[in-house]
Amino acid sequence: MRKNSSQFIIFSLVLSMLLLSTTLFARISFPKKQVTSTVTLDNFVFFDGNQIGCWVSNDGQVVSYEKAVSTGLFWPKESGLGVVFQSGPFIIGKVNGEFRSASVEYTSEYYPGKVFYNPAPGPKTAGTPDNSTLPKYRLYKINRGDSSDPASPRFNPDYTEWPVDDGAPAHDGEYFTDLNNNQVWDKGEPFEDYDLDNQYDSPDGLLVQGQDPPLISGDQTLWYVMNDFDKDKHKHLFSTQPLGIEVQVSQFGSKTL
Ligand SMILES: [Ca+2]
Ligand SMILES: [Ca+2]
Ligand SMILES: [Ca+2]
Repeated sequence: MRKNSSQFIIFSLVLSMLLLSTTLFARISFPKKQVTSTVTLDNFVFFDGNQIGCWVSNDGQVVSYEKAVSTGLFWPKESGLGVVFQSGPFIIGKVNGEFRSASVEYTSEYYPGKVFYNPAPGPKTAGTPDNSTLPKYRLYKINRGDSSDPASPRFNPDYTEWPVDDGAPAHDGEYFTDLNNNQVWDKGEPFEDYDLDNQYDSPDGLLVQGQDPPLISGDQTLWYVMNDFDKDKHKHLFSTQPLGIEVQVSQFGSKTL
């Protein structure tokens, strides 16, 4: 596998459920082939932040039929009515004049996990992908109002362990209620003590895991990171060499628009 800076691109995909709803009728079809992955965290999460119900996987399946072994996206979510079978990103690029793919269609050309940079000074170059089966590469799901306090009825481990260090979007400083609308926290204003230190932590320009809470888009946000560096994952769709990318995925939905 060749590794150089020109082949290594970080994409941040923001895929709203609204986008899904606009593409659903174009993508209803049946699988051409089903492939059993040799190594995977096999992490499926059900998006249910609004009237859409949708199985999502941390290998790039924005909509996955694999969990329910049927349609992957339902609307309205309790109806059992399937409207999208499967969906995922198509990313195609050229490396030295050769087309390469990092795509998802009934099978995925990705594994979960990030890619390390080589630490040498100078232009950044891609290193090696991390172990895809590490628990931290699961698919994270948070809702507006979740808490990092284990004693809270809204406690959510995904909220507490939000992987800021791997690129998950975060809010610099703890959330607070701005009672006097002056844009800053004033003593006495309620705040979410995200790191449970009994102190309000203000913005400091840095995003630090365990100190800065997740940045929630809409009412429910999902997040994971994946890469297409494994050659074997490319044998079942377009059969190209890996494109050599890491993709950080935020998928979210709102109850109102
Ligand atoms: Ca901070
Ligand atoms: Ca204030
Ligand atoms: Ca605090």
